[in-house]
Amino acid sequence: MTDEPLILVERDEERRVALLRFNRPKQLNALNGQVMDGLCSALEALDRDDAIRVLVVTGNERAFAAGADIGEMADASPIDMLRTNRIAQWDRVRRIGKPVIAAVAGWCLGGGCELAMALDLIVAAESARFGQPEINIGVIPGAGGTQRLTRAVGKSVAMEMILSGEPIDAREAHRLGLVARVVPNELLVEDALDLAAKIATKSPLALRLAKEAVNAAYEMSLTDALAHERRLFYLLFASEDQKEGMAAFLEKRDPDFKGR
Ligand code: CO8
Repeated sequence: MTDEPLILVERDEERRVALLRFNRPKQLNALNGQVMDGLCSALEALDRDDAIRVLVVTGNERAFAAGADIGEMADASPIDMLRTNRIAQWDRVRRIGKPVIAAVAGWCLGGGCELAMALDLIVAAESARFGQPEINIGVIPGAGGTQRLTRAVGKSVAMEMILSGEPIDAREAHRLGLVARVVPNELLVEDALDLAAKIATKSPLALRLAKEAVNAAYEMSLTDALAHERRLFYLLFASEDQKEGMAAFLEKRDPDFKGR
């Protein structure tokens, strides 16, 4: 047993960003129940924290996460799986209102890839490898992989990855639109934090609603999602941040968004 926390959190209040780092290196950050609970609790605490506006989740050079913990579920019965319903915990990630960036180096497999896709955008190091290898151990992706990967890269590529279990590299993931950008390995965390800091200068209210509106593209019909977007757009005119943003533009100065 070790007292090392499974999630390390660093806050940068000046830039209003926080970095969450998986800390289970010997198991390539395999996502057991404790790791997921630690991640979700840390994300939820930072989501409530007014000093922080954007979050970055990362692993280490070898792995973002090599999947759900196989040892933890190898002997489980369907009833064990149903009763513990560990995947329900992953829904907590979806409820985070602030932008969350996945900064991925090394292995990003199975549940690790599903988690990265459940976050808002992925910045990849050149070393990153994305895959859904569950087929190799006699199962299928269970935390959203068949759905999110298909939406991200299209049916044919998703089928190939999920049926063959073969991973793709960072450049291919970028070409396919799975990741937003690829950066040199040694610059991964710095680049992701810089992007987070840039986003953190925007209105936190607008960020929250922008995230909600983009995510609606996956949940609603186009007609419903357009109407939803319009309501969110109009709603922002109730905010001080909208008045500040537009006044600052007209006065040719930088805006100072307060999140009100
Ligand atoms: N679970 C548990 N332990 C793992 C996992 C994992 N997913 N991945 C790696 N490890 C452990 C290894 O057992 C090894 O431990 P030890 O040193 O004690 O033997 C250590 O990490 C290092 O791994 P390797 O020696 O295998 O390192 P290599 O560099 O040789 O290989 C690989 C790296 C290719 C990443 C390899 O470890 C591998 O194939 N890992 C498994 C990948 C995989 O199949 N992932 C999918 C898991 S299933 C899943 O994610 C379903 C998600 C659905 C949600 C479920 C929620 C409950």
